[in-house]
Order: sequence, then C-alpha cells, then structure tokens
Amino acid sequence: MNGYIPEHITQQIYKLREAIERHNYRYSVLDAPSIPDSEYDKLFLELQQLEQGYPQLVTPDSPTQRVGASPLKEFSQITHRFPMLSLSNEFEIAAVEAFDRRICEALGTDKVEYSVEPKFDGLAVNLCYENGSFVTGATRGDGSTGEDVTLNLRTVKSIPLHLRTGTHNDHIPTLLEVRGEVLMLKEDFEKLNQQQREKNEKVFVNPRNAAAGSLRQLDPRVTATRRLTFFAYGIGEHEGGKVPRDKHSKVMEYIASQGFSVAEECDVLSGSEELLTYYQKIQKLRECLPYDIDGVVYKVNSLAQQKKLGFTSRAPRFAVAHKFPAQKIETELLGIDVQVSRTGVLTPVARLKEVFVGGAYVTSATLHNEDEISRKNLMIGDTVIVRRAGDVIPEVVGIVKAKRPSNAKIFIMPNQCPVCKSKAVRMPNETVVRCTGGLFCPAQRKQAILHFASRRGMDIEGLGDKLVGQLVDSDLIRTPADLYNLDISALVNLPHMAKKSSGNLLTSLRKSKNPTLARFIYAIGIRNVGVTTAKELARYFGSFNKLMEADVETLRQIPDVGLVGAQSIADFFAEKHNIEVISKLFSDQVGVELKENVNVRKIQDDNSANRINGKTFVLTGTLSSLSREGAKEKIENLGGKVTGSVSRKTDYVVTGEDPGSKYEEAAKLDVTILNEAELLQLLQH
Ligand code: 5U1
Repeated sequence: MNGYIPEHITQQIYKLREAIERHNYRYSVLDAPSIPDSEYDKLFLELQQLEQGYPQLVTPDSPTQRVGASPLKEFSQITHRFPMLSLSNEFEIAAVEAFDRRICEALGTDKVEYSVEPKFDGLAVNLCYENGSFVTGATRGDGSTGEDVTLNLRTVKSIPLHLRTGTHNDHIPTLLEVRGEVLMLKEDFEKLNQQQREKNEKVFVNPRNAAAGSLRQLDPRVTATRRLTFFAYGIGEHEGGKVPRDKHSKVMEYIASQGFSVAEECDVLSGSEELLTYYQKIQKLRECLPYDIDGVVYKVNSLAQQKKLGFTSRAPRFAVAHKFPAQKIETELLGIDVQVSRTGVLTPVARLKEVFVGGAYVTSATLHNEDEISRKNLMIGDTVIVRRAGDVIPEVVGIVKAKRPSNAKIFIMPNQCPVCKSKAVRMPNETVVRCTGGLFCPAQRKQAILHFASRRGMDIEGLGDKLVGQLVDSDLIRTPADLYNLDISALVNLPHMAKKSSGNLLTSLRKSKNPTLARFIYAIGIRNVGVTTAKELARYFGSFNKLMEADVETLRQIPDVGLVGAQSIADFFAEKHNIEVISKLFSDQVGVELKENVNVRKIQDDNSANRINGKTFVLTGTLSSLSREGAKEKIENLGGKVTGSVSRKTDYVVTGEDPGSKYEEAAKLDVTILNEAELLQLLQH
C-alpha cells in the first residue's frame, strides 16, 4: 500500500473515535448509555477495520487501543511533578473536632467551609493530560516517584483518553494532572472471582487487592480483561485551561465536566458538627455504595485557605481522612508459633482459626514478644478479638475471658532457638529474646541472604524465599558471598530449577556486582540500618573503608543515626565473621565493586564537586543514558536531593528530551538549567 490516505477516511476515523468515546463516557461514567451495545459494537468494528486498512492512522489514544498493548518487561518510573502525599488519618470524634479547631485558629476564623467526600479504598494514581490527551499515568509509589502504568490505565474505560467532554470545551489545559483512585466495583469483583473459580484460578480476597493485582500487570491485555473503574478526587499540576482557582468543590465540578467519574456523595459543609453528621450518613450508606470505602475525607474548600495552611512533610494540613473503625472479629487462638528473624529475634506468632476480617482472610498475627502476651493475658485455646491495624496488618486486640476453655494452655517462650537449637536469651533492658546462633542459625542465614538480595539491596532478581531455603538447606550457600560461587550445574540440580531460570539467576548475580555504596551498606544487613540510614552513611563517609573504621562517637554525628544505631554499626564491623564475608565479596574471586567509592567529605572542599552535595535537583524530560531513578540515586549518593517541583529553593533543573513545564518554570525563577551531559559531568567529579 502506498502512503496515500483519502481525506474522507481520516475524517471518518476521527468521527468514529469521537462517537465511541462519547458513548463510552455515557456508559462507563454516567451509567446512562444512549445506544444499545450492538450499535456500539458496530461502531467499534468499523473503526477497527478502517485502522487495519490504514495502520499509519492508529494512535495510542484511539479507543481501539484500550484492549491492551504488548507486555512490558518491567514498569519504568515516573517522578511526579507535584508530590502525591497521603492524608493524615483520624478515627476519633475528638480528633476531628481538634482538626477543625486547628484550622479555624490558623485561619483566624470561627467557621470553615469544607468539601467532603467518601474515601475510596483503591489505588491512588496520577493521570497526566497534555493538550487534552491522556499521555501518562502513574501509581502513587513513594509519593515522589511511582510506576508508569500508562498502558494499563488506557484500558480503563472510565479514564477519558481526551478531556473536554463537558462544558469547558473552549479552553483545553496544556497540562492537567488528575488524581484519584483506581478501584474495582463490588459487582465487578464478584463477577471476576466467579470467573476465577470457574477457571480454577486464584480468587482475590477483596476488591482492593483485585484492583491492585489488575493494575500492576505487566501485560496490559490482562488488565483489559478486568473491569476497573477510576474515580477522581483532585488535581495536581495544571497549566492553561479554565481550571477553577477558588474552591475545591468547583475543581471537582470541573473534573466531572472533563469526563471523569467523581463520587456522587461529595458535599460542601461548615463546622465540625456538620462533618460528623456527614461521617455518620456515609457510614450508614457504606454497604449500599457500589465500591468499597474506608472513611470520609474533609478538605478545606477554599483553595486560598488551603495554600495558607500548606503541607507538613507527609500530608496536607488542610485535609484529613476520618476513617471508619477497623472491623473486629472473634476467632480461636489455635497455637503460638515462634519465628526467627534475620537478626535472630524470636517472635511469637498467633496461629488463628481462619477469619474474614477487614476485607481479607487472616490466619496468623504477630504477638511481638512475651511481654505483649502477658499484657494481653493470652492463653492457647482462648477466644481472641482480631482486627487489621491500619486496615492491613492483622492484630490480636484482646481476649474474651468468659469464653476461656478449661484446658487453655499457658505459652512459655522457648529458651532454645526453634530452628538451630542454640541458646535463646533475653538481654537486660530488651523485650525480645534472641537466638545466639548468629549466622550458624539457618533461619538467620536465610533471612540475611534474602535481605542481601532484596530489591533495595543488591537487587538480585530471581532469588526468592523458596530458592534461598533450598540453597541454605542443601548447604550450597552459607553466606551472601557464596551466592557468587554458584554455578549452573549446582542450580539445575535443585527442584524446580530449569536451565533457563538457573541461567537467569547467574546473569542477575553478575549484574548485581556493581551496587552503589548506599545499596551495599543496606544489603549487608547491619541491625538498625535501613535504606535511609544507609544513604546517610554513604553520603557522610563516601567510602566503605571509612565506614568500617568509624567509631561510635563519629557515627553518632550522622543525621538519622542514634546511639543504638551507632552501636549496632560498630558491633557489626567488630564481628570477625562479618569482615570475612565482606572481604570475600570484595575479593577478585567474587569481584563486587562499588559504583561510587569516593570520600564525599574530601570532595566537599573541591568547588566543582560541591555543586551536588546539599543541592536540590529537579529532573524533567527523558534522559537517554540513565533512568530517572538511576539519576536520582546518583545525585543522592553524592549528597544532593531530588524533588518533584521547581521552586526558588531548587538549585538545578536537569532537562532531558521533551522537558515538561518545569523547564519554563526554571527559566522564570532563574534556576540553573543543566542538560544531561552537564549532569553527567557533575556526577563524575
Ligand atoms: N477522596 C479522597 N481521597 N483522597 C486522598 N480525596 C483525597 N485527597 C487526597 C488524598 C491523598 O489528597 C488531597 C487532599 C491532596
């Protein structure tokens, strides 16, 4: 076929796309279809046939592309232009009254107007529209960076591929970020589980899990088979268009006019009394709503007042989630098992008769330590009250004493490790009992190796729970360093290890040998050193040797390291066994080599390197030689900070290909703009 496309074909394609999206909106958002399904199918088929004849006219925003693109290997990362913060949660009436009082005081007024809405129990996402077209969508992630799930979101019918379905048609914003939650309607969840049962496949525990599992599919064609729904609750960054600037409630009307679903139960109220009445009303309605909610949200309605109130580092000050109380259910405490953690802590875990609580099945719950068991007066055989703390973590709240059977048994914490039989001791001033077996204990070895290989550690793909269990149990590995001596012949002999997965694991191991200093510090598993502390240590010392040599006094000076942390670090490096493992990792035979092993304190004296330490960067556009995450990590390892939005505090805006509006913002605020090559030059110093 030559490239000639008759004008009437192009026009027909545009007309069909517009009509299909219009009917789709009526069906998926308004729940008011104006044509029968058969007619919609006809329009769709006609468009598909035309696009097959003229594939050069197929665009990602065609409704035909909602059926799902080809699978991805992994999700890339998207840094949000404006952080996606979470909300502070309150459960008590008094806390809501205190919230309202705080707001009134801060604003110097007696009564404040609030925009109120149900709190969806789904997954927060940010949808980005450029010149009216849906271009990217990302999960909330850690609030500043999320996963790029654009292709999956494109399959969600209630997400418009184009704005302007409503009344503000004459002014399309150049940029509009719409924020809200992807969820699965209760009805769609029941249907999905019915289908899963018929196919003998895994059923989902609740609509939230089903929505999360469906959205985080690498194959968008699978997502397309799951009926997901999007509800908007606000906007992020925006430029141009007629986005209301006075009230949140108007913003919600505007979003609805652009083709998005918003909760019908949104309202505008004043004062804490009205808030609490609204809470009770929605609590009563909860069961009848088509989707799961876990509370209500109160937001100061005036955008000027919102701005005045501002944000804490975690959450907006102008809004709060008033959550429904966690559901509590009685069940039986069948037994108490003892688990051994990476650091040798023996943790008693309640074995429970299965119950469905807070939207999920629960069969176990940590009991933390023996003092907690005494405090709650727990005996094996008791009827216990269970809830899910924060609606996630199963928790035994207490017992029903009246139901205690005569044969209830007292639990005694073992004085021997249940795994390696070494002595288990409780140190003075500690609540926990620890196994003294150290890395002789297979449970600790397994956990230490899993931690070493974890995504935030050495990021060794393909090394999961089961495989590590097999490797340790068969004595093929004893320490993380032994991982690098594994060969294909040893791996293929293990159950469930085919040649391909064995080869993949060896490749991942090879690839993991150049971690950043921060990752390596985290991976070796020093007690009390999490990701943030590891980054701080890397930033402060800049070299692994300097960290190993540091004394407790020096370590205490580092932000994020307290006395306990400093002592743990010093103890870790005083342990001969740990030094042996580290030496082996750095030996020629294994060949771990850290990416950055420079001394930051030394280079702080160097003017050129000083350009990164303590400076704030904003990244925009696509970088060609490194990912956003990679660039962020490098900057952070050299003492810099990466944020999502440009302000007067920003030191550098790094622009890749197709930079967003941040480029103009940087120019406006006179912030230094770097291209990718200039960033790389800075990083090399
Ligand atoms: N319904 C609703 N959920 N939710 C979550 N509104 C809402 N608003 C949020 C969040 C995190 O944040 C804005 C107040 C910024």
